[in-house]
Amino acid sequence: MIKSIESPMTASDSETATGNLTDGFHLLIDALRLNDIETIYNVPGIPITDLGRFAQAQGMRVLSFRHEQHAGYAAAAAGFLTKKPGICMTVSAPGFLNGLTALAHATANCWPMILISGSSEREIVDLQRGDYEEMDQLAVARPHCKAAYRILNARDIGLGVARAFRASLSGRPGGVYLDIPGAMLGQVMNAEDGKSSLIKVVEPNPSVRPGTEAVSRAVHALKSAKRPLIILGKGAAYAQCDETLRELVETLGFPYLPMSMAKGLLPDTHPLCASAARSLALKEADCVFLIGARLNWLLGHGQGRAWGEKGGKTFVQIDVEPTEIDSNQMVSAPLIGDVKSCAEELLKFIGDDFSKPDRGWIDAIRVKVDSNIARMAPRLRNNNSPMDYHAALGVIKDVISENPDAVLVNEGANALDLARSIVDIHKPRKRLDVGTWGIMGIGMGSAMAASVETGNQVLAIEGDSAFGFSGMEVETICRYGLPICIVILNNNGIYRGDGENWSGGDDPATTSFVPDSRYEMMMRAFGGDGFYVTNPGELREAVNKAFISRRPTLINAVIDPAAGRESGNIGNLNPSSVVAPMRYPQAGKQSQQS
Ligand code: ADP
Ligand code: TZD
Ligand code: MG
Repeated sequence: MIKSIESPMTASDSETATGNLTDGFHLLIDALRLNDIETIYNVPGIPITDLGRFAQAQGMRVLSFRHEQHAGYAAAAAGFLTKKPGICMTVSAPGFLNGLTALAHATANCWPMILISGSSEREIVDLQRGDYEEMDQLAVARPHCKAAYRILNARDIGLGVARAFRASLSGRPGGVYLDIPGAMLGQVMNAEDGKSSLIKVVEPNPSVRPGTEAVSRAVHALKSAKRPLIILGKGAAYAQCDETLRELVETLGFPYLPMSMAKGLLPDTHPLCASAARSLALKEADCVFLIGARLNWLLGHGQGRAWGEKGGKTFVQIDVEPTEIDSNQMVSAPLIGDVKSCAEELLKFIGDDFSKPDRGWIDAIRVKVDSNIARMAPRLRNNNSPMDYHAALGVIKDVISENPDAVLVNEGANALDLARSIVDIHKPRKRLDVGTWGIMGIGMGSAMAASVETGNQVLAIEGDSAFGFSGMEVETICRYGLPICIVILNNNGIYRGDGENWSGGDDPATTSFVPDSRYEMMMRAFGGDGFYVTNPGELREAVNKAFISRRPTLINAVIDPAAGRESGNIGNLNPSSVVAPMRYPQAGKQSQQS
């Protein structure tokens, strides 16, 4: 029975035919569309199957995935790319839980996303009477996102969606959970009343401008610096104020380090880019200016050997979230605000008389950058057999420099760390990766969102393990015919493919996969193109074909199983490094890279 809120009506009432009625399904769709949402990342099922159908019928793009986690990762990436909340829609309990990882990931990365999940009726759930897919989803979601709301009445859909939008977009962006009990979707109400209950959210992401005193303090700190360094984070990329940011960096004339998803905000080939002299820049800088970047584990919490043991650095930080300041190191000049407003205020204050930093510092970094790039060049052109990461990524570097609008998606351990340092990015928001948590599994969802939201060619560089987390979504990619080229750097395993079972038993090593797996056949199984390549020339040819055809393509690039390092660049985070080599003589091997 359809429950009504105003008067009991059913969908068969004659008014439906004359269009005087609406229901929860249509109000939710109307509320999303009113707020400029055009795409939903979805897995259908009770009670939201028809929500997807109706949304598609109403002209929205509804992409149905094979697993909610990947629909969720797609929504998270869409939020980062578009500055609008990415929408993921799931069924109750298990579907909701599958999507929850992605919601937590969006929140951890400060990206706007709304997870909308169907749920069971309160009167059954709250008495734990055992409903189909019963779960108190609101309570489960709350600790993993910025805000969580439930809409119990169709007439409150406008409010619920507005609150979800504001919570996800304002201040520090993040994930929001919206609980929609199935019966609410079926509630019927007068169409006019329904329409007037909807809310168009005005300025969901208001700018936050720092005060004059804070700006003046920051300018003073920046002017006093002898060896300044800018660190650009993905908050700066998210802010979409690329020209202002470029003007700020160039006016200051400071060298800068981009965090992985801030690569391309200014091109990695810019003369002030210090990426290839990262160690020197971090160690020697006396003033570090963080722009939309946190001093979290990815920056060693701003301490330790990488930062030069001496300490005594001055930190200046732009962040929209006030409590981020002093989270790891004392920040002597905080600028609380959005990157665009802060950059604009700084530019006003700095004026034309700003003297660029000491030439010696800039030159020292430049010399180091040039020598490191020159040292790396032959490795990227090597023709070793079997192929190593450097040779494969040398090809990918060329492809991206010739196709700077392509979006690079990247996950794995060695496949991630080496691609991040080798492959230059030339334009803003053209790199999506594992983010703040270092999650495996973001690959196919991110690639699909990048393709759908930008229309550009996507190149996903995947470790063979990383790919496995979302591999079934190649069917989804084929179904929607997306121009996504996946390159699996296939070294037969996690970190390396030559691991041994230390018991001497028959089971494979915990980090090994079936050797010489033919991943390219997975793509062919669904009508896409698959290639198996063993050297840089073949890899180049296969990527070229994919970029020309814009067809779904999977390239299985065979990599030396002994080429990788345990945990890529973060082996130091493994807790067992002291005892393991004493008890197991084999342990040393994994950490070496050939
Ligand atoms: P990275 O991993 O690239 O270093 P983080 O995710 O650690 O970046 O940091 C991003 C920071 O940017 C967060 O602290 C977040 O609050 C901040 N942020 C996000 N959007 C904006 C914005 N528009 N303006 C200012 N700060 C922002
Ligand atoms: N599970 C999840 C969700 N995230 C993780 N980061 C891990 C497990 C642990 N993990 C890493 O940190 S990297 C990685 C795992 C399983 C895979 C590395 O293997 P790969 O890459 O084949 O993707 P390389 O090139 O072989 O190093
Ligand atoms: Mg691997």
